[in-house]
Amino acid sequence: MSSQIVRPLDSVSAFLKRQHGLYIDGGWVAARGQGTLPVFNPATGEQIATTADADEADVDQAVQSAHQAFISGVWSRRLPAERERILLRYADLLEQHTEELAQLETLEQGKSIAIARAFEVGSTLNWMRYTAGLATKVSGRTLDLSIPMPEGARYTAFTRKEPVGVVAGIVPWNFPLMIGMWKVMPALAAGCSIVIKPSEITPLTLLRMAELATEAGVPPGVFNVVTGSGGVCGRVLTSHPLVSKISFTGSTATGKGIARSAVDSLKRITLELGGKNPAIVLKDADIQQVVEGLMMGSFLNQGQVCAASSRLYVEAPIFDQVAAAFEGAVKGLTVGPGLDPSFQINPLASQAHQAKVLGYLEDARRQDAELIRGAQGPNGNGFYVSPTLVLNPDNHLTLTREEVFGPVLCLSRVDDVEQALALANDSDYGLTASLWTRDLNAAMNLTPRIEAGTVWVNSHTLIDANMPFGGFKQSGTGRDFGADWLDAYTETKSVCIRH
Ligand code: TXE
Repeated sequence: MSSQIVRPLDSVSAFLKRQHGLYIDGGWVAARGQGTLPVFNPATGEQIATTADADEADVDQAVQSAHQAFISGVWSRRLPAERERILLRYADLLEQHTEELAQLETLEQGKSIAIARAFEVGSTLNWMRYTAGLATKVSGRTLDLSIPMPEGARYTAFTRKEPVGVVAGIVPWNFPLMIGMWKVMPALAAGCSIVIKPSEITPLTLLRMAELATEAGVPPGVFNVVTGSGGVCGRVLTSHPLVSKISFTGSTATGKGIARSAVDSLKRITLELGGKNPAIVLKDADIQQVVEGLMMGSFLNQGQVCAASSRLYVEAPIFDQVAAAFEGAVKGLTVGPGLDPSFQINPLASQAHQAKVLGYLEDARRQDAELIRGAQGPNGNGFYVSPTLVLNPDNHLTLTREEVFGPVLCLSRVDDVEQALALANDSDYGLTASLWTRDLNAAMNLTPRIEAGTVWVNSHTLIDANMPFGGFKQSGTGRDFGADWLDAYTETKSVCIRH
């Protein structure tokens, strides 16, 4: 082990040892369900905590609490400026606990402590403050009407944005704290109540964030956390009749199942599903910029990023040079535990996911794909996968079509930009893409032809609270972030006045 390894704070060790319950009605509640779920440290494979496995009655209790809080008006009818102030205080509390939350995230998820501090906490603070500010920017329109009867009557209407009700938030395991707050904050800013279910693999940071919400002044029942399996806890939550809106981030298959069940009661849904994100590199691109940008875009968080670049299409004249530069960069990556910030690649989030990613690579190897592997992880039981390049894979390999969600990057030579575009768009997914060129005309002309919710030019994976994010095609429905974010958490009511 490296000498730079960070020693967990006493508060982190104490939190791990707790008997974790569910967070309902502003406090801890023991689950009625007898089951428990283990939480593992991906760097060692050791169990580090135990959480409750909520059953149907537990989930119902949480939703009832959120519903009562909503209809009481304790939050939904509070002055917007008061909601904003409390949510800003909530962000300040996270900032004060930066190291504690970052360490918990690294311990349960595996990621680098440097990434946990900078992104999982640091970027989340930006999002929280941006979203808190939206609470005081909710507005409708005034409308001139032309209703001609009865004679002489005049009508004026206006629209109000009203909180949609109880929100169910389903969170994955790649950025548990950040993605969790992407659901909690817009819901609370809009005046909704929320019941959130973290992934069973990474439940700890959201449990801690529930306590901080109460400390910040969020009233009991407005923010509840239930831990448990997707099949019971998640399913019961997303199909509960008192839930009005679902915000889900996860796999396409699970998202589709949730959307199907939501139809029965016409719940509002936002789905952020996976991606198989292409990068098109034109022959005039700045090769150093391409390699720096796409190494980060592909290997950040071990590639467990829905927006990660995973398929590169490089014009033939510069392909060999680009491939050599990526090979050098991948072989130079160091691999080790996330608590040592000097390592660039850390373990994957779970043993099951490690096995899945290794399966994709084994399948590609069996089909004679050319694999270039970087360093191996330390010996032991950690969930490591070596960073890997796949050169010129067949476009029908499972690895080139499905979301691998690991430290794996496919590099393909293309004859021209038309071939690159055809291959880039030949996917069920449409979350993000990037274009690398110094030619402004090419960038402006090609961008509209790429089927993706976000297209970067000369960068990849960079997101911002003020820039809408979401998918085309099977990458999802709805958009997160941006000035209109709360629209997804409000209903529009038209009020028509005769005068
Ligand atoms: O996802 P699931 P998994 C992709 C990535 C990964 C694959 C599978 O490719 O390899 O999905 O990951 C909850 N009703 N992404 O199996 O099952 C579950 O408990 C309600 C992309 O972990 O979608 C967890 O909290 N909820 C992605 C959450 O859904 C259910 C991030 C995600 O789990 C449920 C993560 C059900 N029936 C994985 N079943 C992204 N878009 O960023 C499960 N869940």
